[in-house]
Formats: sequence, C-alpha cells, structure tokens
Amino acid sequence: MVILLVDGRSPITTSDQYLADQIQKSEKPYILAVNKIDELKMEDSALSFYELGLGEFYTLSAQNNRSVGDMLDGVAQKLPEKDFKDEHVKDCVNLAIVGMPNVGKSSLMNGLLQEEKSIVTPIAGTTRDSIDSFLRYNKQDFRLIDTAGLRKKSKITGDIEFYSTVRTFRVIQDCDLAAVLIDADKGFNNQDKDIIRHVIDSGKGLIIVINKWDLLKKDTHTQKEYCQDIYGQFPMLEYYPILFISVAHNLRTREVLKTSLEVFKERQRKLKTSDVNDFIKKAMAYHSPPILKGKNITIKYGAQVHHSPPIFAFFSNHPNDIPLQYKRYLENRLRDNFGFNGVPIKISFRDNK
Ligand SMILES: Nc1nc2c(ncn2[C@@H]2O[C@H](COP(=O)(O)OP(=O)(O)OP(=O)(O)O)[C@@H](O)[C@H]2O)c(=O)[nH]1
Ligand SMILES: [Mg+2]
Repeated sequence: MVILLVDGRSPITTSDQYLADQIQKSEKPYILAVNKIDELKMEDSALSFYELGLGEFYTLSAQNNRSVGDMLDGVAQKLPEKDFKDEHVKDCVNLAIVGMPNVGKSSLMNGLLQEEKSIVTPIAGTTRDSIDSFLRYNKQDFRLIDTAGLRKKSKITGDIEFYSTVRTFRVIQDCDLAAVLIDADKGFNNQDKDIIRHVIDSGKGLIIVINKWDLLKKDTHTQKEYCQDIYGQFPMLEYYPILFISVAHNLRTREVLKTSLEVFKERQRKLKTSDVNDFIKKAMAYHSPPILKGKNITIKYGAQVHHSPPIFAFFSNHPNDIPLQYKRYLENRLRDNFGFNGVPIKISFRDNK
C-alpha cells in the first residue's frame, strides 16, 4: 500500500505527477493525501489535485492532526480483502454458474471441463454448498462455482426454492461474475429476474445464458425476438451479453468462457480522470441537467474512484436534486462511450463544496 503525500499549498509539481503515474502503473492499493489543508475553508484549493488522475483523495493537516483519522480509515478500507474473504481465489476468474433448478448448471460445468483438458480435481466449497472446479482457458485460470444439487432424500422439508435461493446468493457473494442460466423452453421468469437483480446489486459481472436452445422450434423463435422479449421485461439487460447455447448438443458452450473473460476484463477497467471529465463536459453540453425549483444543476467534475466493480464519483452543486432520468442518461452515455458491457456501474453524486 502506498500513501502519496502532496503539498496542498503549492500547485501540482512534475514530481507529484511522476509519482502518481508510477503508483498507477504499480497497481498497488494507494491513498492520495493532500497535506497542509489546515482548515475547512482551504478545502477548495485542493480540488486541482484531481488532475493527478488518482481519483478521490483525503485532505488533512499533519501539523494540526486534522482529518488524519479519516485517512487512516481509508487505509483500512483499501487493505486487501483476502484476509477476510477466504474463499475468493485470487488471479482466477471466479465464475459462478447460477440459475433455477434443472436449467443445466452442472451439465454446463461438466461440458466445459471436458473440453478444456487441464482439469484440477473438483473440490467442495466449505461454506457455500458448492462444487468448485478449475480450468485454464486462453492463458487465464478460471474457477467455476456450481451450486451443489439438492440431495434427493434431503431432510429439508421446507421451501426448497427458498433454500436454493439462499445458496445461490451465497455463491454470488463470492464470485467476480455470474453466468445466469435460463431454460430456453421455460422462458424468463420472476425468479430469474430476482437472481439477475441480485447479481447486479452485488456489483458482479453478469452474462445471461439461455440453455437448451435445441428444444425450441427455430422458425418461431429467433434469438433476436427472444432478446427483445427479455429487454421488454428488463430494459437494463441491453447492456449485458445474452448467449444462446445447448450443452446437450455442445453448441456454443465455449462462448461462456470467452464472454466471461471479456466481462471480467471490462470490470477491471479504470478510466483516466481526464477522460471522465471530458465525458462529463460533452454529456452536459449535449443535454444539460434540468433546472429544478430554480436551481441550476451542474456537474463540475468527476473520477472513477473504484474498479471491480466500477464506481464513479460525480461532484455537483446539487447532488441530491439530480433527477433519476438524468442519472440514467449519464450512465447510458457512459456505457456508450466506454463500454463496460456486462458490468454494473455505480455513479455516486457528491457535493462539490
Ligand atoms: N435438451 C437439453 N437438455 C439439457 C441441456 N442441458 C442440460 N439438459 C438436461 O437438463 C437436466 C438438468 O441438468 P443439470 O445439469 O443437472 O441441471 P442443474 O441446473 O445442475 O440442476 P440442479 O443442480 O438440480 O439445480 C438434465 O436432464 C440434462 O440432461 C440442453 O442443452 N438441452
Ligand atoms: Mg446441478
């Protein structure tokens, strides 16, 4: 972990910029701390430090011990999570295969393992009722997480669907991205929507996989119509990949790995602060925020403050008054400009004062 401490009373120096670039290249966790901000009214003078491209920063006064504790909280937050999350395997694409019972999750996992020769023995996840397998595809290690099938003579007499939902949610918590399987013949239902919503709300990557495509008569069902039907029910899914496969006929199953890798990489992307600010300027020029109750809303600047999942901070004079529609407009334009296909994006609107 690196703390870059800069002098908040002098303009950005070339060595500040050099160090900021080195820190980003190192991919180590970091904190930018702007020192010598002795009192609240000096905060504004620190705004120029966004230009370093390191995103959010802490202002403090080392001499007066002002806000040093806040910075320490930031340090604690950024420490690697591996100490707390024992089941998350690093350097692996942690891909959860989830969906309603009988959609073909285990079949898909077995199918992929048979094709990719470098199998490591499947091992049981200790806290998730899951079966994990490892494979290598395109020079990348994958950990596939399948929820273990319910035992036939289960002692659980309660609501089986509720039980499998709880397990699904546990698996989602532990992945980088989830492939949500849907039975083509049964269609897209409310439980599928709940699972999808949960994946998105958890900030995980998402791909929709329509399995058993072999069972549909293709003259009446085209992929395009199927997608349109899904978008009609869940418009946000236009920004997530939808694959049509048949595990039984070995049709396009490898697409699941290819697309997963793409989504995994999109989720890791971090945009440069200058690009985000150019974007904000253009988006506002094209379609300015509405004037509400006589308030002239502007978004002054912004940065991507986090990746995996991507989180943006946009600073505005009236962060609490930006209408939902305008927020959606910004998110959609952000996606049109920068991609992030398959990845949930969060924009946090903050006060620029
Ligand atoms: N027609 C057809 N059948 C399939 C396909 N994929 C899987 N199946 C069948 O669907 C049934 C369920 O497959 P599983 O892989 O056990 O499904 P699952 O999602 O793991 O089920 P649970 O673990 O019980 O939730 C099996 O009979 C499979 O042979 C497919 O692409 N086409
Ligand atoms: Mg299964």
